[in-house]
Amino acid sequence: QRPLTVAAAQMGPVHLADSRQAVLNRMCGLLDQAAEHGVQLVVFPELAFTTFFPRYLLDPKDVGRYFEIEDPQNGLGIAQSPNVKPLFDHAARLGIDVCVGYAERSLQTNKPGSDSQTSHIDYNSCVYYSAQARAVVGKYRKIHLPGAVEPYTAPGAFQQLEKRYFRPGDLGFPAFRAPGLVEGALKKDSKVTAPGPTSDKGDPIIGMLICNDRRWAEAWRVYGLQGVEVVCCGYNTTAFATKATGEMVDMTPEDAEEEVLLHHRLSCQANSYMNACFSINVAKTGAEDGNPLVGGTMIVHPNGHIIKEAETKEDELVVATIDLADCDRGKGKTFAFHKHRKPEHYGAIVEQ
Ligand code: CDT
Repeated sequence: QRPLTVAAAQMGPVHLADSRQAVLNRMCGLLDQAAEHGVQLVVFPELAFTTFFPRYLLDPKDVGRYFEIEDPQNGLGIAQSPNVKPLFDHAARLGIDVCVGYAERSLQTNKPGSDSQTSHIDYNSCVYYSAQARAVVGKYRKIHLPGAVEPYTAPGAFQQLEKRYFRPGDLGFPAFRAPGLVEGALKKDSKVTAPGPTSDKGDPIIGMLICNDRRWAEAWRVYGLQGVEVVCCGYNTTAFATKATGEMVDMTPEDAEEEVLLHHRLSCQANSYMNACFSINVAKTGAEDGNPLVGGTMIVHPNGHIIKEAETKEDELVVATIDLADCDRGKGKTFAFHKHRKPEHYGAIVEQ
């Protein structure tokens, strides 16, 4: 057995007018609750610290305030950013690992002779902070950015401007090991070196996805091939379906929300099953300044069942003790990739 107590820290709305301090207080409060339940890993949503700002066409001079600045050249990452550092410090004090999504502004040092010395690239990112290592041990930049660069012009259209504000991630889907999480586990390098047919009982192998990524089988499979045991996925998903023009589909709001939730559950349950991994799927939900987001925060078992799902659309901690050994059956049998996959027939997936 390899038990691990995890929590999905669902967050209710973050409104435009909410102060950062208020948001941090809420998040630290969820960590306090987690500590009371003996939780070892807490997963927060996508863009957890701010409202889901890609729904707005922003004045370029107002965009920066939604981003955390990282300066890799000077070794400054998210955990040092003064606007969010209190969350990581609190996690370290409580001894809880944290996975959290944020808007990343990565400073770039330009070549001599360029117009300016520095520029930046913006990503929709998340990190995995290890309380034991007191450091970020995993990072992911969202690859599947939904929406458009230019705003939809149809009257009443809803905007989804992630392609405007972010570059697609450039890190691939890097699985990693979370040090010291499972008692009695063999200590391994924090890097995952080779895909294994079954877990080798080392520290848990973790992968991270962000929102729209969870709808793409390829993303999960790349993690599956690295032997992933837990996928952490935060999201902000509108509670109504829209057409390609941004207009609302012709359905009652209740039916539309039910359908959005159906697709969310199908994606997470099917891909957890097909890659023999747990998944922790975490919403920012409720109505952000009147813009409804679905809930559906849930922890999914490698057999595809929902272990536990949120009951509200507010800040809510969904806790479960999982056994990583439950991944072994799928990884050793139906989804023993090394035995049964036929990659020679899958070329079209990467060629097109
Ligand atoms: N944040 C995010 O990626 N949201 C998208 C909405 C895209 S419209 C279907 C999602 O896939 O949930």
